[in-house]
Amino acid sequence: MMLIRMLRYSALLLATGMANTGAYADELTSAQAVIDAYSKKLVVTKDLDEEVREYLKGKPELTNPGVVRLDINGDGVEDVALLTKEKKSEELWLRIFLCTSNCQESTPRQLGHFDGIQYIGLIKAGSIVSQAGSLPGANVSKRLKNPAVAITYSGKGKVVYYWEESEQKVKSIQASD
Ligand SMILES: [Ca+2]
Repeated sequence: MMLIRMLRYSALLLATGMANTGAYADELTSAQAVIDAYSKKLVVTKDLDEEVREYLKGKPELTNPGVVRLDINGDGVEDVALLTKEKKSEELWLRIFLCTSNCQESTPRQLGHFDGIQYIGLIKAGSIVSQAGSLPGANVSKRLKNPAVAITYSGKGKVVYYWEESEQKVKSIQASD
């Protein structure tokens, strides 16, 4: 009888513990709090394949291929973009959090599967991004008012995620290099 009660108690503890992990019940009050909450899922230097690491030597992306801190919506408060991968499925996600007194995730984006060649980096405010593959004469270029995030797929180009002021949301553009 005593044993059954003990077993039940430990099962309950286990269930409570599982409910707490992964739920991020705590308030995310800053970019750093978001980074800490996702620390185990971030793409890190050792995840990158050797060729990419060689290419990134001396660049900030080599140290932090999964984190960009930036004020993407230009409201004066630091936001954060993360590149995360799921342990078992290797699914890759871009997660952008907009922060004020706490940080809210804008729509997360699933980016396929991680294969060691993707990383994120900062695009400075004022940069001009040209859309790849547009027809001659119909070249779409955009001057970024705020800093933005780029995901580079080694050998397959770059996608820039930026704040679209008129729609008040993050949008993306397939950029030519
Ligand atoms: Ca901001």
